[in-house]
Amino acid sequence: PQTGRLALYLLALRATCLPARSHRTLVTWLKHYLEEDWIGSWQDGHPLTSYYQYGLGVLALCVHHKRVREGVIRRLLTAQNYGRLGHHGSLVDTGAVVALAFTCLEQRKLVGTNLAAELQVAARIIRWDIAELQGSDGIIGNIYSTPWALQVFLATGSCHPESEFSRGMAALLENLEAFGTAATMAQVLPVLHGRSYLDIASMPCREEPDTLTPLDMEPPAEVPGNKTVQLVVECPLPWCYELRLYDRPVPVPASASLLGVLQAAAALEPHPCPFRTQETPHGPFLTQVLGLEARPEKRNYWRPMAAVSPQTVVPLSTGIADYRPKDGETLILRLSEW
Ligand code: B12
Repeated sequence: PQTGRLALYLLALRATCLPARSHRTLVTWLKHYLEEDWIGSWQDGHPLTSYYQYGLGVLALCVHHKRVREGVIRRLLTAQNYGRLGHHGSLVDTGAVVALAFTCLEQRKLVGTNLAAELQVAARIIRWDIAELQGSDGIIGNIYSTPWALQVFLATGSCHPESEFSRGMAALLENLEAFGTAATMAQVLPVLHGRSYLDIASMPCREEPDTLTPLDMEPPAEVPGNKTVQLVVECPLPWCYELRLYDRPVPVPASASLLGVLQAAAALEPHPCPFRTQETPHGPFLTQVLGLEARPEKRNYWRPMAAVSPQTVVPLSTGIADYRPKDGETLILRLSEW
């Protein structure tokens, strides 16, 4: 089920003040998706998509002032209790979405008093866990999860000066150029205006002058010359016959992104490295390398990583189209599980 996409669409409809009539069928669909998007019992099961999308679904219904079945809310509460919300550093993003959903249900009084009290406690715990992850540079998780964390601070009313909020905001303002895709901009913009997605629920829909003007985004400056990137493809999963499937230097123009490196490698004779991508709101998502397809239903994906030293590899925090490797850098595409 397309739980997350529909949830984001409904949030956007409310935020753009479109008349409520058009939302009704979609709200019914989203309620239906939240039932479909689950496998197993409410204690031991999990969403077919992800807790991030499941949380977005509950948040969108709440922002539309719709009640959510208690069983659906309990699934999220149980996941939070058992620490199942985070995988590979996505704890901040997912935790924040769920904390916003809990806070919305509680503040909008869409649940009974006892459940409201439970939700308030759970949201506070998530808020605390998130704050614990703040680095000395103010960043919470990474730069792209920081806006979600700040939305939680805003929604739960804990933004006093000199706090985690101000340090996080300072970090965002220093790194604004990192937010270049529609998806990342949509997550950071409300925070820059001191708002969270919860505020969509109480937004007055007045006639507003259309002050938005499209920006002419300049393409990154062409850097003269060339660079060479070492491209490594690895498959550590049990069903692969060999760990290292590809390991070759790829010459590219100096301004090339990882996508550019892959395009050059795909045409490299006599050892080409073919690949495929899928368009998403975050940019192109790598789906296939050397004919090996990452299967979401088996919870695997191609994970781009950079070798910062012979012993240390770190996953990239941007997509393949946004990452610009340095001359001599080693980049690893590893078929991984989440
Ligand atoms: C869940 C998730 C994943 C899952 C998605 C699979 C699944 N079935 O859920 C997995 C683990 C595969 C994943 C992978 C990656 N992710 Co991710 N992911 C998320 C998360 C937590 C939620 C996305 C979501 O469900 N959105 C809701 C749905 C409705 O929107 P959607 O746009 O349709 O989402 C789909 C695609 O966007 C795609 N997707 C997920 N992540 C990424 C990242 C990139 C760069 C692209 C192009 C697509 C993509 O999968 C989503 C589910 O189908 C977001 C958090 C966030 N703040 O947005 C991070 C996030 C989008 N991911 C991020 C990153 C960096 C990655 C990786 C590059 C990490 C890595 N080095 O391996 C890889 C992508 C590698 C590739 N093959 O191209 C960043 C993107 C930053 C940016 N500059 O745009 C985010 C914002 C996390 C963060 N705080 O850093 N991710």
